[in-house]
Amino acid sequence: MNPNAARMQAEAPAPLRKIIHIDMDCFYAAIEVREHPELHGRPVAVGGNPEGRGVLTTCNYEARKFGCHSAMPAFQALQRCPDLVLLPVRFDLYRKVSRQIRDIFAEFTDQIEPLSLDEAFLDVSHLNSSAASIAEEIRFRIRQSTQLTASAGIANNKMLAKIASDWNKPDGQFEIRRDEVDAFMRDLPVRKLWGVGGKTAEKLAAMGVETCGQLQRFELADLARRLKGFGAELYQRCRGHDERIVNPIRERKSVSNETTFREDLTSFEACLENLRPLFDELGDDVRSKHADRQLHKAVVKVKFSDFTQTTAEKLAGELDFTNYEMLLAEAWQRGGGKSVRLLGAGVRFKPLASPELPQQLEMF
Ligand code: TTP
Ligand code: MG
Repeated sequence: MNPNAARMQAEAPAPLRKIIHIDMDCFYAAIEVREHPELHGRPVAVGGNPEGRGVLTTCNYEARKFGCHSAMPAFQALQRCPDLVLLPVRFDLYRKVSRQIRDIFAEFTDQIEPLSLDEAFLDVSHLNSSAASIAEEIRFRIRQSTQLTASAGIANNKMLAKIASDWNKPDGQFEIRRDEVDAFMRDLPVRKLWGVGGKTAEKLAAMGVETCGQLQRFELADLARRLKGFGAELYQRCRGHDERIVNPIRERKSVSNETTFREDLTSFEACLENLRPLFDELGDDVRSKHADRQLHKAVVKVKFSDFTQTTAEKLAGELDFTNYEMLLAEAWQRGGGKSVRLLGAGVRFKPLASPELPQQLEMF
């Protein structure tokens, strides 16, 4: 270990932050059990079907005892747990509950960074109460208003808070205090570090490294040489350092895709043919990155050969190509036969339910 590097690390004071990571317990499955009380205590999975097709999106803790888990083929899950109840995914319902939970977060802080429908980072540094008691209170509020359980991790930074929320799952919380970080990191498997997946873990294993403590023995320059750009990051992370701030995501109002054609399109049919891939790509984007948003409008944009442009839009709660076809026809008409140099397909989202001014704890 390079003694100068070690001293520099020790001298750079980490900012005093209070970060909470909240993660709902077997989220989709827990919602389904709530909706079907007769299933309480039984192994339940969401996704896949009773004939064994498809994969599990998630399953409850009763099913996990049999070795079932997310992304497992349903037929395999049924082999392990023949009594497993398989239910279809109901995304709209999960989205609604997710919004309820975000509204609860907003009662405590406006520094909220959602990571998916069921987890978020909260920065509560500005509040007087201890982060652990705020986490308790948030989990209590969630249980009270949704009848669902959440787990929480509390730490000085995002990476540690996320690791900690897994520690006492389900329905638990765990805090890594600043003076406990060194001891905590020593035995932590490197696989638990943010950004360390199978490949990096394999490389590290080949270096004889399984735990963060073992990784800490490598000098910065050595890690940078062996692991390229990621080496310097890992040098920090295996010591429990993470400077990333909680980044409240500004509400996106719309998404769209567009293409400019090498040669202008001269017929409506040609436009329609070229609109399809734009629509498909839009669908992929919306489903993968904006699953928590409700659709409000479908939009088609057309730029003509003379560089004038027009957009046509209509109310649409779902992605349906028929709407885009109609909008294209409308926009094409407006061009009066002009050829088309650019086409775009987009959606506008409904605004997220915005809680009135967040009631911050320190006001009380
Ligand atoms: P997770 O928080 O990873 O899982 P979970 O909430 O079901 O269980 P845990 O108690 O371990 O937190 O994911 C949240 C939701 O995201 C989950 O209910 C279903 C969905 N999901 C997928 O669609 N695909 C996946 O591979 C995983 C892991 C989750
Ligand atoms: Mg979860």
